[in-house]
Amino acid sequence: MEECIFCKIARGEMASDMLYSDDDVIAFRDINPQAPVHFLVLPREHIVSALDLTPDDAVLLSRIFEVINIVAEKEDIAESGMRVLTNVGRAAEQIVLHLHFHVLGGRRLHWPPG
Ligand code: DGP
Repeated sequence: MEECIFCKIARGEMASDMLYSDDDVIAFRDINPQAPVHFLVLPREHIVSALDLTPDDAVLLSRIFEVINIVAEKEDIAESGMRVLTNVGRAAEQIVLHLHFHVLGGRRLHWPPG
């Protein structure tokens, strides 16, 4: 998708604080962090949201969670605890329509979220 900002970041056409990158999955710091550690993990492929995942994406999803764990270890939040979430659609305030998982940590994360 030409205009999608996360596709642009994946193609290297927009700057980001990249934490991980391979042929299928990237991770970079959120521009508007909500916790001391806040990064996003996403497929390079343009998938709009979790609603668009199919059984064919099983391997991709498992790769995404592998990357979440690798980066969480590097950022030192795996041990203390972290939150992994994906917003889907308007009511959840999904702003960027390219599937991404938020990973937050480094402070006490309250529940329920706002
Ligand atoms: P969501 O509401 O789930 O669609 O969250 C989108 C997140 O993406 C939001 O926390 C801010 C972040 N974001 C938006 N634009 C950019 C950008 O250009 N660079 C980076 N690093 N993060 C961005």
